[in-house]
Amino acid sequence: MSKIFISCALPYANGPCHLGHIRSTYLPADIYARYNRMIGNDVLMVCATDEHGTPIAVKADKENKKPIEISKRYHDMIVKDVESMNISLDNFTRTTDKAHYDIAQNFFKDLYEKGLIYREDLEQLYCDNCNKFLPDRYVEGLCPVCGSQARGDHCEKCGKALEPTELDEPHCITCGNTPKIKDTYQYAFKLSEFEDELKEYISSNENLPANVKNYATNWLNDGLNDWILTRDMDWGIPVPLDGAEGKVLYVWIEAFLGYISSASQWSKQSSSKWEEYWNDYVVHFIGKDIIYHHSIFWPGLLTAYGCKLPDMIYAGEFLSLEGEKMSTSKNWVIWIADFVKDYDPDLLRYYLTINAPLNKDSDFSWDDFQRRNNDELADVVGNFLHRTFVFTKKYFDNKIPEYNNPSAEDEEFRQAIEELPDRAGELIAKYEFREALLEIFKVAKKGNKYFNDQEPWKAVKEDMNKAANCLYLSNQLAKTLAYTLKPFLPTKADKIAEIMNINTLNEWKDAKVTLPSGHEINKAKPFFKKIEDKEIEAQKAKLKENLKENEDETMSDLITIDQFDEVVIKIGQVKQAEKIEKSDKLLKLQVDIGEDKPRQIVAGLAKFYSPDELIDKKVCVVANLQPAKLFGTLSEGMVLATGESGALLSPDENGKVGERIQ
Ligand code: B3M
Ligand code: ZN
Repeated sequence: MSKIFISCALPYANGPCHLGHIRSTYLPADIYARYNRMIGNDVLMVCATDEHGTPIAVKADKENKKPIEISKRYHDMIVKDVESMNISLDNFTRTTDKAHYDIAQNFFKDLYEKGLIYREDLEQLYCDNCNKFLPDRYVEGLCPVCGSQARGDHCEKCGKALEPTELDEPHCITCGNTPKIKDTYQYAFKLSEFEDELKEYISSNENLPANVKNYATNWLNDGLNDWILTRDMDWGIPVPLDGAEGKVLYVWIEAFLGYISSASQWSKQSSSKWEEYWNDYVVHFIGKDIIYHHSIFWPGLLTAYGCKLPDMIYAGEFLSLEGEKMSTSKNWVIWIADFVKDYDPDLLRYYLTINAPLNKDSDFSWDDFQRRNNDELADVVGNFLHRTFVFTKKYFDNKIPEYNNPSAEDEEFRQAIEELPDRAGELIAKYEFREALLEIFKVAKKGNKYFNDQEPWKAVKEDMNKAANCLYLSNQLAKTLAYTLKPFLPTKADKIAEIMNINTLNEWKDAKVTLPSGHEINKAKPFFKKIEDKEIEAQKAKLKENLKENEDETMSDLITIDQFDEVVIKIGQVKQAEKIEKSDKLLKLQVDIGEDKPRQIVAGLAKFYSPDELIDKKVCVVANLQPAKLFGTLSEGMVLATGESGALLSPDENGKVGERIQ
C-alpha cells in the first residue's frame, strides 16, 4: 500500500469555478484519488483558495471593497462548486488562514537564513497617478517573447512567467497611465543556483508527461534568473524581516505552501502525518498555464528548503467553449453553479473526461454534450442496466440466476467482464482517464450486443438455461460497471449499487465476477434521461444572451428575495444605554424587541449620540445575528444606522415594538 499526496492547483478567490477549472484540475485529481482509495492506497487530497496577490486586490479596487471581502465571497462559492461536483477533497483551506501565514513566513525565513534569499535594489514600475508600485497584474502590456497582450506576471499565449518591467508598452490597469520606473528594493531567491539540480529533476523523471517535460526543458535551456519573492503592496503576507515594512510575499511563493498548510491542517484534525504522504508519492494536478511555476519555481524552492520533490505534475490542457476561447470577463463561460442547477454533475464529469485526453485541448459544446448523454450514457449504459434489471425482475423474481453449462459466447463475455477492472485500473494508474472510460464503455456496448444476441425474451420460452446464463452475466456486468464507473460517475455508480443491493463500492477487487446466484436485487429505476433538443437550444441561447461585450468583470451584488428573507429585522426600543470602558465608539444598549427580556446590543454610536439621547428611541434591530463579543461585551443583535453619520433608522410612530419589518 502506498500513501499518496494529491493536490489540486489553488483557485484564485476572484471568481467562482467554471468548466475549465473542473476539467483541467479537480476532476482528474478526483478520478485518480477515488481509484487509488479503491485499490487500497491511502490518499490525502488537498486544496485551498488562493486569496492574496493582485488578482484579488485588483478586483477589490474595482468594486471599492476590501480584498478580504472579495476573497471570502468567492471562497464560499468555490467551496460549494467543488462540493457540488463531488470532488472528494480531504481538506480545503484558505491562504488567509493564520496557520498558513506562519508556514509561509517560516519557510521564507528558513531560506533567508540559509543565504538563499537576498535583498536586491532594483527599479520597478510605478504609477504616478495612482501613487503606487504596479506589481504583476496591476500592469498590462505586450509580451517581450511573443508580442501578445500579456499581464505583468505572465503571458497566457506563450506561457512565460514575466516581470512587469519586461513588458513592452506597459500601462496601469487602474488608470491607463504609462508607468514610470522607480527605485525600490525587494528580496530575491537564488533560483539560478539550482539550475543543474532542476535539469536533473526534469530529465531523470521518466513519468512526467510530455507537455510538462518539454516546456520545462526549453525554459531550463534558456537559463534561469533569480526570482523576486516580494512585492510593494498592502494585500498579502508580510515579509517577516526587519526593514521590510510595507512589503508582502509574492503570491506564488505562498500559494505553493498552501498545499502544505492544507495538509498540515488536515493532519491536526486527523492526527495523521501529512509528511508520510509527501515522502511516499506526490502528484500535483494543475492547468497548463502554470507549468512553469510547478516545474521550475516550486521544485527550486523545495530543493533549497531540503525537501523531497514532487513525483508527478499532471497538467490539463485548455478547454474551449463552443469552439471559442473561454473568457470570464466576457462571460463566455459556463459556471458550475449554473450547470448543476440544470444537470446531474455526473453528466459533466462524463463529458469532460470522455471528450479528449487531458493532455489535449478539448471543447465543450452543448450539442455534443446532448449527443454524448443521449447516445452514450442513456443508450449504452442506461439501456443495458435497465434491460438487465427489468428482465431479472420479470423472469427471475429479482434474483441473480444460476450459471450452468455456458456457451462459447457466454464464456467470452464473462472473460471480457472479468478483465475490465484490471484494464481500466491500469489506465487510470497511468493517468489515462479517457482511455479507461472508453474501455468501460466498450464492454458496456458488448453487453448490449450480447443481450441482443442471446435473445433472453425468446430463450425463457425455449431454453431457460440460456436465459439464466445471459441474466447472470448481465447482472455481473452491471455490478462491474458500478465499481469501475465509481471514480468517474460517483453518484450514478452508487445508484446502480443501491438497485443491486450492494452495500459499498469500496474495493476495486470486488469489481470482478463475484455476485452470487440467488442474490436479490431491488426494483429498477431509470438512470439516465435523454436531453431534449429544446433544452439544448435554450442553453445555447442563454450563453449568447449572457455574453458581455464590455470587459466589466465586476460581479453583481444583487441578492435574491430568499437571501433577503433570511434577515429578521424588528422594531425595538432602547431601554438603557451606557458607555463601554476604553472604547470611544461603542455603547452598550438594552433594547426591547418584544421578547421576554431586552436584548443587549453593542452599537458603534458613541461618537454620534450620548447614552441619554438614545433612551426610549425606537430603532430597527437585526434580530437573528449570531451573538458576538465586542470589547468583551456580549452583543445579541445589531441596531441599524448609517456608518458615516451614525444616523439611526427609526420607524415612524405607527411602528410597534416587536413588529417584524421583514
Ligand atoms: N492560484 C491559479 C492559477 O494561476 C493559481 C494557482 C496556484 S497553485 C499553487 O491558475
Ligand atoms: Zn494608475
